[in-house]
This record gives sequence, C-alpha cells and structure tokens, in this order.
Amino acid sequence: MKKIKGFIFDLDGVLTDTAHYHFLAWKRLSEQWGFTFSEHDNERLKGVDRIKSLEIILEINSKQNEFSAKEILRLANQKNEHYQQLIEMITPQDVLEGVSDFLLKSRSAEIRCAVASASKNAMRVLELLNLSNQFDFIADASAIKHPKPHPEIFLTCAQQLKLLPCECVGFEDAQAGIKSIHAAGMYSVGINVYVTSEKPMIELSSTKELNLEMIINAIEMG
Ligand code: B16
Ligand code: MG
Repeated sequence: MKKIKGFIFDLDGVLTDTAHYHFLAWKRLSEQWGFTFSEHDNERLKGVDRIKSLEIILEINSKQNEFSAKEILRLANQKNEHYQQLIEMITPQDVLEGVSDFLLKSRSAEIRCAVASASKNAMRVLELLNLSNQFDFIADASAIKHPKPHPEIFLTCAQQLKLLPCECVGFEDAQAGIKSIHAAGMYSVGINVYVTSEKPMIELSSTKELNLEMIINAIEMG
C-alpha cells in the first residue's frame, strides 16, 4: 500500500490569493508604460515567473521586440517594487479558508509540509500570513533554475523533506504546476485549476474542500 508522508504546496491560489496584488502591480506598470493589461490577461500569468509574465504582457501589446534584456529586467524590477509595497497589506486573515485547519491536521498526522512557489517574495508573504512556522521547508525560487512545468522545484522540496517523490502530494492551482507535480512523479491535488491539458488526480473547486482523510484515502486506496 502507498504511504503518503509529505505535502508540497504552491502559494498563490493555494495558501493565499496574491494574484490580485500581482494584477494591481502589473496594471500600475502597464499604466506607466502605456500597455493594455486586463484581469483576463492576468489569468495567463498565474504560476508563471516574473520575467516570463512580463514577456506575455509585451506579447499581448505586440512589443516583444522593443525592449532589450536590460530594459526587461528594469521593468520587472519596477513591477516588483509595486508588488512589494502592496503585499504589506497582507494579514493572517488572508489565509484561504480551510488551509490553516488542513495544515494543523496534516502536521498532527506527522505529514511533512513544504512550499513550492515560483514567487521570490514567498518568504515575506508567508511571514505576513503567519504561516512560516507551519512548513519544514520553503523553496527559494531564486535558487531554482527551471520554472514550472519543470519538476525541479517539487523535486527539491521532496529532497529537503527527505522523502521520495512517490511519498508526496503536490497542491496547485495552475496547469503548469500540475504538470510540474506529475513530471516529479508525485500525486496531485488541483484547486480550481483551469485545465488545458493535464488533469489533477484529485480536483477540488476551492480550499474549503481540503479534507485530510479524503485525500489520503483517495490516494492510498486508489
Ligand atoms: P514574484 P505561485 C507565482 O506564485 C504567481 O502565481 C505568479 O503570478 C508570479 O508571477 C510568480 O509567482 C512570481 O512571483 O514576482 O513575486 O517572484 O503560484 O508559484 O505561488
Ligand atoms: Mg499558484
């Protein structure tokens, strides 16, 4: 029988909803530079790293060839300054419903927990949510060479938790994240994922549906 020993969580869309702050920061940058950028466009940036997100915005505006690598870095830094100002508003009330209880139950069941977020601001967000001490390992996105859907970040977490991939479950809200979990050889739980290619093994419509017994039973008996 399979034995699940580790849970690895994405941050944005799984533990909290930072997507709105990312949207406001990109919107501010777009206004400064005369780009169009809508909430609908923002959906394409979920789970995507900062530089790739900017490239998508430039592509939407047909400006992908107008900026040098140095200018792209400058724009990305400007967006990050806006984002870092905005996230200071985050409080523990912003932990998504059902998450705190799920983490407590998982930890009481001796399941090791980690965070696999593409965000270089993940540490600060977790501090503001007062969640940092719930995790045995928080991946440092700046040390990860290959973004999701590459499995590197989930494999790094499993290694740091001293677990095999087949002993871990990944939790994600983005399609690239689900692919990353599967490529790592782990079980997947999707939270409101907009599926375009790979379906999560367990699909939930929100974090309110997180249930330890259900997830463990579905995987270990499945
Ligand atoms: P930063 P996740 C991702 O977080 C966001 O979904 C994505 O929109 C953002 O561009 C990315 O982090 C990088 O964030 O600019 O703070 O480094 O879903 O992987 O937790
Ligand atoms: Mg996410």
